[in-house]
Amino acid sequence: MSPLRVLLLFFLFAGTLSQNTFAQTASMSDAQKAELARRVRQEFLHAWDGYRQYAWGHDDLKPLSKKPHDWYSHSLLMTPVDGLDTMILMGLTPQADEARELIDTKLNFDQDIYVKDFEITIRLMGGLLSSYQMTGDKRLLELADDLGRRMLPMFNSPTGMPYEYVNLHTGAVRGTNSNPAEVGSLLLEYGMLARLTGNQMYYDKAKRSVVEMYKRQSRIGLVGLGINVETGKWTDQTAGIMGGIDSYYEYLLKCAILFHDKDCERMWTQSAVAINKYLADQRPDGLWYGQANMRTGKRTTTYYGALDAFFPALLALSGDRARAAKLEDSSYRMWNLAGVEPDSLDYAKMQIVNAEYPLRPEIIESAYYLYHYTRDPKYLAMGETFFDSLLKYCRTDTGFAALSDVRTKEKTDSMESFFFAETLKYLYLLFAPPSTLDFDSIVFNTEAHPLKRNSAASTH
Ligand code: DMJ
Repeated sequence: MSPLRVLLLFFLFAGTLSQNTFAQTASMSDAQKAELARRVRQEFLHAWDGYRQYAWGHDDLKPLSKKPHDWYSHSLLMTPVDGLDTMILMGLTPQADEARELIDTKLNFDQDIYVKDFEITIRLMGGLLSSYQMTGDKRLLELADDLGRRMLPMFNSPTGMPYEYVNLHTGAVRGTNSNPAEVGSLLLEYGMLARLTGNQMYYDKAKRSVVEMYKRQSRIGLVGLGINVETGKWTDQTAGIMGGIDSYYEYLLKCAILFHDKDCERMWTQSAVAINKYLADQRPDGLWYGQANMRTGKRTTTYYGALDAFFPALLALSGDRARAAKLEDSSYRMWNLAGVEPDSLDYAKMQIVNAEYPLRPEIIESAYYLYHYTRDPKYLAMGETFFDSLLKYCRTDTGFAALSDVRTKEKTDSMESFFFAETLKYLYLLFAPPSTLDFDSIVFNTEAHPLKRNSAASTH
């Protein structure tokens, strides 16, 4: 372990973490950063080669059994679509061209399958749109438009909030019990699709869905974890920033930035006040965010996990750098408890609640945002820790495997496409020169697909 990280850990566990402590941290030279970026790129290639050899044309590679895995009865090329813009950013041109050729010629959404709106939108539509913007390949936009049209029936509920599943061939829908993240995290993609195709309906339907969700927030400004999209009634009143709610908040702010949408700006600003009032939990050992009842604001549980670790990035993007930095420090403590972060931790007891690690990116995403804004080398040191842990505990001879238990480091046979789209992308961007991607000219969707702020309509 480098002296930089020994120091970082010492202060973390001594509980004396502060900005000043790390202001003294030695910086990393450009050559050291370039070397780390090169190594991350190499590892992307390692995992991509595994996919290419054992799972080509399928959704994912199972990295232990070396078998392909498809989400549905027909592959939707999840890994190639999700990973394509990362390959482009990394300058892996032959691999990107080959993946794009596969997508252009083989991806076909006319399938009699019920797909999960949220996942398909953030991974596939997001990936198609960002790669279209990077390459100008019109086939990618055509595919996104075709997908968008096939998915539109999902909004045909009495409230306008989407059903959870839609059949891509018949347009039939199912799944009335949803949550804020699934209802409210479609607007960046559908909004960009509207901008690029000129079909305003995409924006309007996704925007209505967010507004309907926001209208149902409690009097104190919180949303719950479960909602029935037909009746509009809450089925779970647990408020938090965790999975199931997370990207609803993320898209309120990002919609305001990407589309200059004043409603989104107002909804974000008002939500942020409630989040910081009722969910933030400043404790002697640092800042955390837990759960509360959405109507009373009363604390219910003190859980924080890998998914919650997106929030420092969002706070930083909103301009609240102080809270962002404190929360990232807490997230880093969580990571170092077992050497890899668990999916859920009871931060009041510092006890692991869910010990899985499915190769999630959020803590790395936050380090990248904070390094972008502060240039504090401690975030590079954190990134090095994350990278080393991935190599030490998750690497296999064909890629990287999720962990079923971060305490025992037992691996499980899964390598989700977000590992290509997000985990390795944010790690690479953390170390790569800022010119690799102009942060201020894009907004990342929740799957790390960069969407251009100043994009014009397509001429197709
Ligand atoms: C990703 O698919 C997205 O980031 C989503 O918002 C929730 N988390 C997974 C990765 O952890």
